[in-house]
Amino acid sequence: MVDELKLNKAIIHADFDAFYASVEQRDNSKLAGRPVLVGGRPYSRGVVASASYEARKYGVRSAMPMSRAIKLCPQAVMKRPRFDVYREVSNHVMEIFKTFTPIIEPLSLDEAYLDVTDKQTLTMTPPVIAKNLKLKVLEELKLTISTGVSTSKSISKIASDIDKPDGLTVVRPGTERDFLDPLPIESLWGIGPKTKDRINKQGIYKIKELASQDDFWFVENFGANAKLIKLMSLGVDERPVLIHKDRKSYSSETTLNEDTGDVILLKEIVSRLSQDVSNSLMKKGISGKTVKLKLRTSNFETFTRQISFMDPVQLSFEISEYATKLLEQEISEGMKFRLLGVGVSGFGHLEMRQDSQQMRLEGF
Ligand code: DCP
Ligand code: MG
Ligand code: MG
Repeated sequence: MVDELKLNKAIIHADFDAFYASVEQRDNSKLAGRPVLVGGRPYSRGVVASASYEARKYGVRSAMPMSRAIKLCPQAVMKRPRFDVYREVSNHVMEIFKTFTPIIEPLSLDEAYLDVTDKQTLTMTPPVIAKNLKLKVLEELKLTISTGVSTSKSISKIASDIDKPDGLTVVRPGTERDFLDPLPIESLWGIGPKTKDRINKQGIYKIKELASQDDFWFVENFGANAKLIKLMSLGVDERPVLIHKDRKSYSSETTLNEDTGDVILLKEIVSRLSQDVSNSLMKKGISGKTVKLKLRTSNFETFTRQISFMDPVQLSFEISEYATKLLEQEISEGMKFRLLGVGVSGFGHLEMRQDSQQMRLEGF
C-alpha cells in the first residue's frame, strides 16, 4: 500500500495570501479585517502591488493604478511597501518549508514548490503534509498560505490559487484531467491575456477544448511552447522540483536614499552597479550575452529593459555602456527613480568569448 502511494509524485505549491497586504495587517492590528492596498501613491501614477482580500471584494486587483483602486474602494488604507520585512518573512517561510522536505524550489518571495514524494507514509499523506505546513506557517508567522497538492508542478500551482485565501486544494492522482477540463485556458502556464484573447477568438475557452486540438494546431498557435502547453492541457507535467537552479543571471541593485532624475548621477550609479556585476562574472569566469537594466520609478512602477548581442560581455565598461544606453531610452523630463539594478544573463564560458573574438580576427 505504501509502495503504491510512493509510485505517485507528490508536489505541493504554497503561496502566501495577499502577501504584502497581509504582512501589513499582521503588523498593525488596526488594519486587520480592513481593505488594505500596498503600492505607490495615487497622485503620482502609482500602482497596486498587493490588495487585501477585503479590498478585492470591490474589484481591486494587483497592477491596477492606485488612483482607480481608491475610486473603487475609497475606505481602503494605503500603505507603502516595506521590502525588507517581506524579504525576512520570505526567508523564514523557506526555512519552515525545509523542515518538511529538502526539495524546495522558490518561485518568488511568496511562493515555492515542495516535492514531498519521499515524505509520504500511510498516515502522513500529501494532503496531511500540506495541512501541517499551513498550520506551522500560521503558528510561526501569523500569516496564511494557500496550498495545492497534486502529482505535478503545473496542477499544484493552479490548485493553490483556486480556493484562496487559506485554501488547501487536492487533486488526487488520476483525476488531473477532470480537474483541468472545466477551467479557463488562461489558468495554464504560458497563456497570458493576449494569448487568451487570440485563442478565445477561435471559440476555445476551456482547457478541455484546448486539449482536444491536434499537434499541428498547437504548433501554429504556440510555436516553441506547443509541446509543453499541449502536455500541460492534458495534465502531463514531468518537470522536477529543482532545488539548485543553475544560476541564470548575476545582478546588483540599489535603492536610492532620495528619488532622483539627475542623469549624471543615474549614470554613475549604473556604472558602479556594472562594476559589481563584472566582478562577480570575472570571479566565476563567465560572460553573458544579455544586459538587463531594472528601474523602479518614484511611484513604485518597476520594469526591466534588456539588450542581447552575439558576443558575450564581462568587462564593466562594456556592461555599463549597454546599461547606460537602456537607461537613456527610459529617462524623460520630470521622471524620477528610486531603484536601479544592472544584471547580466545568457552565459557562455569565457573561452567561448575568446574563441569568438579569435574567429573574428581570423576573419579579417
Ligand atoms: N507583486 C507586485 N506586483 C504585482 C504582483 C505581485 O509587486 N503585479 C508583489 C506583491 C504581492 C507579492 O508580489 O503581495 C506576491 O504576489 P502574488 O501574485 O502571490 O499576490 P498576493 O500574494 O498579493 O495575492 P494572492 O493571494 O493572490 O497570492
Ligand atoms: Mg501570493
Ligand atoms: Mg505568488
